Amino acid sequence: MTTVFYGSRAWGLFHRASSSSSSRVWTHPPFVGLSPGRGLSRPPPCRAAHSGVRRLPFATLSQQDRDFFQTLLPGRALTDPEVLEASNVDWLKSVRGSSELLLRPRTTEEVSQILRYCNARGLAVTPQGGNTGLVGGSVPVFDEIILSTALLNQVLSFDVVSGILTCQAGCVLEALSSFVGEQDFVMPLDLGAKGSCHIGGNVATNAGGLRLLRYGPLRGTVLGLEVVLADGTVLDSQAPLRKDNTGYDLKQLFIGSEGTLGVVTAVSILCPRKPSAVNLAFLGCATFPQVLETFQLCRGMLGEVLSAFEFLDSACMKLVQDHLKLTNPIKESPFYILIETSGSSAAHDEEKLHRFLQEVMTSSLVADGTVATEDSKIKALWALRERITEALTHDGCVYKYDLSLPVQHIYQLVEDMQEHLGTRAKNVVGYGHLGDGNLHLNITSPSHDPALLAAIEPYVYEWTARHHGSISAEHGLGLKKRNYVHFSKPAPALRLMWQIKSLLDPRGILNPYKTLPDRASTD
Ligand code: FAD
Ligand code: 2HG
Ligand code: ZN
Repeated sequence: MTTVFYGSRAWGLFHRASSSSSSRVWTHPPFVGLSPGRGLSRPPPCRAAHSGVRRLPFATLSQQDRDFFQTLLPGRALTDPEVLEASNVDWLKSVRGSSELLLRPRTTEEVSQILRYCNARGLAVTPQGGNTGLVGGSVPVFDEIILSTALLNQVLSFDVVSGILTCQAGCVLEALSSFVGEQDFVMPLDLGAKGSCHIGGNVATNAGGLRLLRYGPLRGTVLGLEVVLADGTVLDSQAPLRKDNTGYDLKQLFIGSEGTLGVVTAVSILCPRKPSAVNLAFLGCATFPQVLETFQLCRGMLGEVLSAFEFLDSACMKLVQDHLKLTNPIKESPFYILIETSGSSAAHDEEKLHRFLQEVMTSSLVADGTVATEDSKIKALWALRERITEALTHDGCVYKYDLSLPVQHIYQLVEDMQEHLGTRAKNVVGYGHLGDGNLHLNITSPSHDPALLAAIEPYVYEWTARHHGSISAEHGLGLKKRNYVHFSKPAPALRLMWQIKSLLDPRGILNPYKTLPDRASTD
């Protein structure tokens, strides 16, 4: 059955569509050109966002080190510069390192031996999952050794009674979704990068995504972690239990720590049952206050079946149309909303959705819309939202801001930025997880433009702090945002973070230059 597209007054017809320490001073080299990225050709990359960072006095890789790793990981200690290229550069192609060694362990024991050796030698390490991070955290800044989780990709157990999945950290999110899907469960998180990101990377970034509104953050659904500390100690808190009040919940320290406190090697996560009925409504609204009113109404009328509430503005729609050739299924509108319902009774959910849609149409909150229940149609509608990030990469150099704000202020920031930047920016667009109060503000420019960047930052962070928001809702701080964290966290909290870092990683070998602000700024 094909998706039924509704005209502005047609909701009444609701159908089911269906060596030695180095004392050299290194500063990061400027970014050099890369070949075009995935699929469609992409514009030239932005200059490194972090030139000026100084290399800390870690050891440099010796022949003895190389020999050690070749013996430990035969055929899995890679030094070929061409192979390393993809791991030295981030997904956005905005930052790059110059690592000469990529390690691909298969077991926790191998990770432990790698870190024990690196810690003793003073060699810095960058843990890397799917390398889809958006804040420059997943690639080395200088010559840090890259520790990839790509071969830590085994499911360890799945309990069909409790829904608890235990797997190695390098399992790709989409593969896990398929695995648990076959047993009538779903992963509690979903994101546009699911085809590449690893569950360990998701945990390390405390990723949010499209299902957070329904299933909550990873801090609730991750039940246990196995983590290797900087000195090689294996910390096993894999207890697949929903309730465990035995002292400090240490796993929480590692969730969202972006590879700076330990390497996650295995994850236990609670998977919900797969909902038997899913509906997706794609609606157009004339104003942002109408989007907010629709959200309020929808929470009231859809209640427990509401599973996602996402929005995008018309500039995002234009980007996916122009760059990815996707089709807008409804009448052009300044704003678009995706509302997903999921539950266990199709008839019940459809009736609720039907009543809600009638209400938003008769009250003129919504100008046009379409509903899909068939899998392929649902995927096509989700693509309009999920592929905005990809479309943006074809629009030029992208400056990304991932902010939490009280919902009433969410789009004010986009409008304020549009006015503030005027013609200096190519596009200023807003979209995101409205149901979670999470705005993705993206600003593009034909090429890297330091004057534009200076007009955006710290303005955008000051604005966010003034409106009691957070400067990183879900992507983390990585390299790019770490020195703005004081806009969201007070000085005593930052000092405590550094103390925790020093306790767990006294030599500072784990993902240096990331997440924590420059130490001097917190002393
Ligand atoms: P990487 O990018 O490899 O690493 C991210 C960070 O985690 C780095 O600091 C790295 O050192 C650390 N790390 C990775 N693995 C480990 C490990 N095993 N142990 C310790 N540290 C580790 N994010 C969201 O929150 N919500 C979204 O909706 C979302 N959508 C996205 C859509 C697209 C198209 C893209 C490109 C990205 C999106 N992201 C989103 C950002 C990104 O996908 C997430 O941050 C994701 O969780 C990163 O996983 P990864 O395996 O790629 O980690
Ligand atoms: C999303 O929700 C991701 O699509 C990426 O978090 C957001 O690219 C972005 O700014
Ligand atoms: Zn997001």
